[in-house]
Amino acid sequence: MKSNVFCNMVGIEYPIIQGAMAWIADSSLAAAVSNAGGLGIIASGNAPVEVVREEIRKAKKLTDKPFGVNIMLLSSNAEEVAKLVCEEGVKVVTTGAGSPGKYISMWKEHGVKVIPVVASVALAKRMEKAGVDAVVAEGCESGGHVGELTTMALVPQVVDAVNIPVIAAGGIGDKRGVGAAFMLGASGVQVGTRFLVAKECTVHQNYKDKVISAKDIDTVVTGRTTGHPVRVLRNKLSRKYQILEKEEASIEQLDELGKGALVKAVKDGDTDNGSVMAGQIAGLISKEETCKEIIEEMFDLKSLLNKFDSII
Ligand code: TUI
Repeated sequence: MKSNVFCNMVGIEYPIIQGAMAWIADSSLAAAVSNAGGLGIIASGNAPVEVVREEIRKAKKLTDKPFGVNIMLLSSNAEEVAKLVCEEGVKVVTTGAGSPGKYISMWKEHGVKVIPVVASVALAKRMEKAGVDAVVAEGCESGGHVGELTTMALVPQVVDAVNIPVIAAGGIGDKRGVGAAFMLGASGVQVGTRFLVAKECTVHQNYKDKVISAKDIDTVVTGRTTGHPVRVLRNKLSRKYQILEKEEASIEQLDELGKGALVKAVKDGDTDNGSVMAGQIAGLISKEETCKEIIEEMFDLKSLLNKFDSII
């Protein structure tokens, strides 16, 4: 008999959150994930607030299931989007790349479930004290902005430190990753890279093809010198960036190179000169599937039970 604390909290069937990939996770992907029984997320990234509002309204037309909005806290309009989710009656908010402390009371007053992404035990504890409903503990295997710790090390330490549900993220790409996350004490998983290649994901086909053809060692973290480390698939841009970092280029110079680079890859399909954010699990991902097929494979967990036969 299934009874998962996180599913019950947000009203979904499978304890899986779709990662908030900036410029990629739109109403099409979010609604497809929610319709398949997971929690779809619209990533607001750096998008203008009216664009985010439009995506929320489109998602409401595409699904009657709960979905969420992610706020990227480095964005200059984070505060406006924080208010927007209240106005639009969004059920769940996730946050990334910082501490959402100053918005939490407003969200709670509006009945929004608040689930910040954390990369350390310290922030997880601070967030619990501030009254959030759950945390996503994201290891540095994930794509995009990353912390220091791996999922394997971070998740059990966060689980032991807080009394709210912990969702594991980073390096989870199939049912084996889901099983492992639950063994670490997680109550659910967040998955980004595998949903990148979902049929309902509107990212440029070149981006999907680059993820599908990636090998295990094809990601690299750039931007450690700027304080914004970002995991991407290795390409011409990442190599240029690494050379500049080695030459101790200024933050302004590095920021200039990164400006608009994600849009170049996501919308124009320029996977040589654009920023192709993806997690280390890209090497495992081999085909496009629907969100329903992805989620059903990831939660076909009974077949994993015999893994214990030789040790129990
Ligand atoms: O946020 C993400 N992943 C992202 S955001 C993003 S957009 C971007 N584009 C270019 C440069 C930088 C960002 C792409 N991918 N994941 C959630 C996440 N949050 N990972 C790590 C963190 C994090 C790190 C430090 C959260 C909080 C934190 O410290 C805050 C504090 O106060 O301790």
